[in-house]
Amino acid sequence: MKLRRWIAAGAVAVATAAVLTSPATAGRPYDPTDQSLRNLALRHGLAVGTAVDLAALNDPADPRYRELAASEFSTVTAENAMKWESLEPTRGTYNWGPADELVTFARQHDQRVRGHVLVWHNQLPAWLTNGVADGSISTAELRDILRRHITNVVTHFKGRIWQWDVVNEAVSDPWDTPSTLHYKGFWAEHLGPGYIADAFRWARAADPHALLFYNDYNIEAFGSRDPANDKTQFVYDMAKQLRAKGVPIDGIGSQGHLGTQYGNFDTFQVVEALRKFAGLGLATAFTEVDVRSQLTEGVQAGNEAEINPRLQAAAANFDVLLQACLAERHCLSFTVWGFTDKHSWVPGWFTDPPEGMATIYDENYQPKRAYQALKADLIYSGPPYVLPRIPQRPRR
Ligand code: 9MR
Repeated sequence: MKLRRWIAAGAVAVATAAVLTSPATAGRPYDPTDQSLRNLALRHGLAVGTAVDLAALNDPADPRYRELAASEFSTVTAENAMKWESLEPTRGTYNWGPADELVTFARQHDQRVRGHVLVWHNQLPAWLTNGVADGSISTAELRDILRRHITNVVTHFKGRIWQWDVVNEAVSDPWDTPSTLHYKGFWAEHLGPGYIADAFRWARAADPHALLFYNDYNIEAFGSRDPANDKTQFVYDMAKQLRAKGVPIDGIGSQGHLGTQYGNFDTFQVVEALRKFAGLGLATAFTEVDVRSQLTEGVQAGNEAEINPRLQAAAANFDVLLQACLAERHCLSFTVWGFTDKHSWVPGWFTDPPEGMATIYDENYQPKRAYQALKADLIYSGPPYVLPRIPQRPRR
């Protein structure tokens, strides 16, 4: 009886979701026979996404990658192809090819695109960083170069990007020096923190319809609430100030790079953070979710007693972030940073100690427990606690 009521409520949610959220999600109707993540998420008006590695997408020897990228996800993010060093490796010469290919792939599969990333201190072209280092690019010219980059890139993809990560990872971490949180990195050092507001204004001028996001890691939940050491609080205060100044920021992207060796959060803590951002009139999104684990000698030797707890802890963490996103109606999308351990940034990045097992499919494209946890969340959530998304309108 209870179950039947739940299913009936779910059916109402399906109908409501279809009416309320069609502009916010990719254009396919809900299909009750399709158990893919993207289809199940339609009930909630939620987009489920993945970062896409263009080399893997185009590898004829690896067709499963392409199949799953198309069938399981309703939004895609270029893992690297829209970064500045990829788009403009030589000054004045843009290489749009791979990024355009992804946008075409998305269109072919009724997917939306998260644009990543306009302003970041990493993966900048050498001509830019060298020019600043040797003094041949002045501060005034640098600001102009940034304005032109944002304008060119946003204009090129105009009308084809749902959400742009306009500014990425502008805030320091407690382990940086000084440990008091501050605006860090190339852009803050050379232009001062005012570049953040400028970047949003320039992006808006170039595409009035894309949603403009600030994107960062370690902002899944509040900590001490002291902006000197609580990054979530620091980013909250920043967003509040930007809003107060009328800067056209539409959303906060919480990356969601977690590890099973850490304490992490419960659903309520994550919901609270999403609600606080929503209280500023902002949409939210999980933009780069993965949950890595340390690959001990036991794990590498195939010891189940060491592997199983990691698979379960990873699943629990994916589950917490998706539950929180489902519970907060302004959370528009849930994107994983790669979907298979065959193609994940983690093993190449964390080598001492080695880490991996961070995604929802194993290296042979077998769905892991984390995949099943996401699927269960999408199937069994519904009213009264989980209602369809509230679409965000781009701020003028
Ligand atoms: O996954 C990306 C990896 O292939 C690149 O080598 C790396 C270079 O900095 O960037 C990775 O993606 C990052 C994303 O753009 C921003 N948030 C952190 C991601 C993981 O490092």
